[in-house]
Amino acid sequence: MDKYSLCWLDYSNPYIKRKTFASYAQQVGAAFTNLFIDPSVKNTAIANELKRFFAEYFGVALVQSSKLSESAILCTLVSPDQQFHVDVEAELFRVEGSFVIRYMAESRSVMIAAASETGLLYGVFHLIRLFQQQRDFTLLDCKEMPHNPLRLINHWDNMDGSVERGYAGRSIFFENDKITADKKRITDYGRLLASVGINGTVINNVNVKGRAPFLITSEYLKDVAAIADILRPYGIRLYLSVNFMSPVLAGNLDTADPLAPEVFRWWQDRVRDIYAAIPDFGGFLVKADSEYNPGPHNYGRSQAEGANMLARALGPHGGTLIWRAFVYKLQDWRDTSIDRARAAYDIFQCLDGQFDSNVILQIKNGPLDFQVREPVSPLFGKMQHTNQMLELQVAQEYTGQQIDLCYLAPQWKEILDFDPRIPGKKVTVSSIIKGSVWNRPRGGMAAVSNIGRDYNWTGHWLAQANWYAFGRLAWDPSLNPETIAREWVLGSLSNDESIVASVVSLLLQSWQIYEQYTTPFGLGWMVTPGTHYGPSPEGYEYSIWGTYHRADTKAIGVDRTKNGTGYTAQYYEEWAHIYDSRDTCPENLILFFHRLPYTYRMKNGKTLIQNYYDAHFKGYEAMREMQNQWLSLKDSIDPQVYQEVAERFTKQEENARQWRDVINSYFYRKSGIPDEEGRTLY
Ligand code: GCV
Repeated sequence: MDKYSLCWLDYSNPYIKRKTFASYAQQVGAAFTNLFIDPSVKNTAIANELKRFFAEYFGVALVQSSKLSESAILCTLVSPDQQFHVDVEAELFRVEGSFVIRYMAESRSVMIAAASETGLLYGVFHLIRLFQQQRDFTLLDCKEMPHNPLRLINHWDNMDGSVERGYAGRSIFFENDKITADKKRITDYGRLLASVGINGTVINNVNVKGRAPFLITSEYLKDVAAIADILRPYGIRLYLSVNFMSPVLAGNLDTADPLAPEVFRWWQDRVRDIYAAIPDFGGFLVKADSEYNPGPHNYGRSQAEGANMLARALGPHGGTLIWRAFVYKLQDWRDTSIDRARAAYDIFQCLDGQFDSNVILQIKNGPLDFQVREPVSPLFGKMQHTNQMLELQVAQEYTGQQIDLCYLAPQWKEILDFDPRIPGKKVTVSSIIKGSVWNRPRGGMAAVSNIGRDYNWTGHWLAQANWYAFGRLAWDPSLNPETIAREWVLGSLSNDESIVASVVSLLLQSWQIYEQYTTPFGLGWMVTPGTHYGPSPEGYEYSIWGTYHRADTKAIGVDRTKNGTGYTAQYYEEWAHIYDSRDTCPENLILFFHRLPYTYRMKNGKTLIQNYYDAHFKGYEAMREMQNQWLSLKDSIDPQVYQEVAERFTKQEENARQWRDVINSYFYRKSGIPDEEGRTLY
C-alpha cells in the first residue's frame, strides 16, 4: 500500500494550527461537545468525518447521540416540501447536494441541513473549511447550492497502470491490467473529491486501449463495482470511457456500426450487466473519430448517430452518454486550407438539436488543445439544443507538467466568465453549461485529473491547488481564484497570515509568468513533440497534427480571420468583428487570430518581436522572483513540502531559461532583428 499525504484533509497537520489557532480551538472546544445525526441517515461517512475533524484538528471528542441536544453539531435531513423551522427556501433543497449551515443561538448549536445525505456530507466539508478559516461560528448562516449538475473528473489512466499525460506517478486505479487493491487510498480519494463537491469520476483513459475495452465485461465488472462501492458514500458516481469499436474488440461482432441492430443489442446487454453490478453507474465517456480512435465516421454515420445509439442503451437505466467534441482530422502541413481550430464547430454545430436528451457534448475550453491561452471555443452559445459540458485540463500537459508552478484557476475563471455575446442575451459559458440558459436537462464541468500515486498526489505540492480549485469552481463558478487559493493554503500548508499571503500571491502570478516565458500572445504549440514539456519552436511545424505557426523571416501566425481560414466567423458577430481586426483583437490572443510581421507595432508602441523578447526576459526574471519568494519560506512551512517545492523550482528555472533562450534565439535567427536592449540572444 502506498503512503500518501491527505492534502487539505490532513487535520492533524501542525502547520495549519499556528498563531491564533490555540485560542480559536479553545473557543470551539468549549462550545461544541455533541454530535447529532438525523436517525434516518445511513451514511456513516458524515459522522466519521466530523468526529475525525474535531478530534484531529481541535482535539475534541464529539459525543454522538440520536437525540437533539445543545452545544452540538446537528446534521438534519429535510424534505424540500416540508416547512422547515429555520425558513430556508424549498427551491434550494430541490437541487441535489445543496445545504444550509446555521448557528442556532437557542441551542448554541451549528446545524447542517440538507435534503440528501450527500448534501449533508458537502455541508460537513464546508463547515470544516469555515472552521479552518477561523470563522466566528456564532455568525454562521450560509446556503450553498451547486451551480453545475455534473462535476466530473476524467482520469486518463490506462490499465497497465500508466497515466496518459500523468505527472504524479502511476494510476491509483489500475496496475498490470488489474484493478488495484489499494481500497484505502481510493476511500481518501473519494473524501478529497467530495470535499470540493465533485460528484462523478471517469476512471479510465478516453483512449481506450489494451485491456480497457473489457472493463465493461464480466471479466472486470466485479472489480469496477468494488470501486463504485467505495465512492458511493461520497456522492460520487462512477463512469467509464468506452471504445466505439468495443462490439468488435470485446465482443464477437464484425461491425460497430451504430445503426446495425446487433450492435445496439450488444451495447444494451453490456449496459444491463453494468447496472446489475453498479445500480448508480453514471454512464459512458467517448472519444470517437479522433487521434486514431474509431467512431461513427468509420461507418459513414454522424457523431449524433453514434452518440444516440449509446445514449439509448444507457437511457432506460438513467445513464448519461458524454460525447467529446475533440474531433479533428490529421492533416498534411503543406495544406494551408485546413485549420484544425475550426474542426469541432464544423463537425458539431450542424448537429445541434440531433442529440438525445441524455447526451452531453463535452467541449474543450478552446478550439485546439489546452494551450496556455486560447480563445474560448465558439461552440459555447451555438449549440442551444444540445446539453453541453466544459472540459478543462487540471493535468498541466502544456502548462509545465507539475514541474513548473502554474495555478490555473485564473485561466478557468476567464473561460467561465466569457460571454459569447449572443444578440440580445446576456449569458456566460458558466450559465450555458449549467443548462439554465436554454433549459437543458444536463450539463456541467469536467476536467482531466492531475493525480497519481505520488506521495503528494499531484507531483508538485502546489498543483494540489489546481485539483482543489477545479472542484470549487465547478461547484461555484462565482468564486474568485484568490479566495480558492486561500482556502487551499489554509487547509494544506499554513494558517500564518504572512505565509498564506505569500503562497497565494505565488499561485496567482504563476499562470501569467508561465505564459510569458513560453508562448505569449496566443501563439501556443512550441512544445517538444510527444512529451509536450520544454521548447521546440518547430517541433510540430512539419507534422500531421494541424498546430502550425508558419513562421518565416518576415511574419508569424495563422490568419484565422474572415480573410484567412474563416475561423472567426464561428463566433457571434460581435466577437467575430473584434477578433477580425488587429486593432480590436485582444493582444494576449493576437497571434492566435492574426499573421503578423515581426515589425507590427503593438499598443505599447513597441514591435511584436520586441514584445516577444521582453516577455521572455521578464517572464524568466519573474519566475526567479517566485523561486526566491518560495525560498524565503524556509523554516516556516513543513520541511518536506518546502524542500520538494524548492526542487521543482530549480527545475522550473532551467525550463524557463531554456524557453527564454530557445524562443528568443529562434525569432532572432528567423527575423535578424536584434533586441533593442542588447540582451543576449544566441
Ligand atoms: C487522451 C491531446 C493529448 C492526448 C489526449 C488528447 C485528448 O492530444 O496530447 O494525450 O489523449 O489530447 O484530449 O483526447
